[in-house]
Amino acid sequence: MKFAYANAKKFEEADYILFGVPDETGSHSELKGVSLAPNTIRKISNERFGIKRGNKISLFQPQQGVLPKIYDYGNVKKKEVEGLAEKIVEARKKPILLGGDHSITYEVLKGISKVKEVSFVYFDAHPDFISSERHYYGSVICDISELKNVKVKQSIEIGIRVPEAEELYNLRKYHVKTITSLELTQIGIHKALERIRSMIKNYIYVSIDMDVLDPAFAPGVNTPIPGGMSSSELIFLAKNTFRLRGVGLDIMEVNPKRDVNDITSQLATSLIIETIAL
Ligand SMILES: [Mn+2]
Repeated sequence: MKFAYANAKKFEEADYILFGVPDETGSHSELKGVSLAPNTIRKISNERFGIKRGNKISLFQPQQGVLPKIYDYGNVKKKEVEGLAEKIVEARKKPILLGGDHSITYEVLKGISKVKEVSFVYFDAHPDFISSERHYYGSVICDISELKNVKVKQSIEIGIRVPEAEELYNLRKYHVKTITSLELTQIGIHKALERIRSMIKNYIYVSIDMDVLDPAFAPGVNTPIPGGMSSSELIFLAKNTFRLRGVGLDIMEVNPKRDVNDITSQLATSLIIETIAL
């Protein structure tokens, strides 16, 4: 089943290339199920984002702007991600990745950064900045920092609320900016957007670990952490960040097995369409 909003029949005619990576080999969670996310998100997008009128489905449109052309490339293996991301950006299109565990973000950025200089805006409850262990979902920022064209010092992590001591040390050492969950509550989404706008000068890759959200909004994750963002706050920040100079987007770590009535998969679709509508 294709993503409900995949309105392009061919790769060539699309502005955005959506693909799934049903892989959780980079996860250290004892809970399994994140690899089910790409197909569950596609299924829920077809079930909940339209109204049947006669024989036709009338799709819900985004709140602001118009949807671009999206092609659903299907699912690919983790080892194919780097090459595919490079091919997409080389063709002046933008990738939308459905994870899978968060370590796959490194593969995409490896591909994109072969073509363009990028910064990242990383929404996550965790800094993912472990350095004592590498190439898994806890070391993503450390792994990314070794990519030549990824500008770590002009990047930011938002929504962080359970850092480990080792990660706090690495954030300072590598000069990665953060807006913690509490800080976001204090300064609000408009100031947060201002901060993103003032610090980022390159193309922007937006990576979303769904555990950045409060468990009330996104229960379908492996590590629900209280005190997170609301759906509206995340949609606002993802959309307005992406509008600045977005080059790619990922939605990671949805676990359909942990979900309640598939609301986390549903939110994944809302996030995608609201973020890329122009
Ligand atoms: Mn993560």
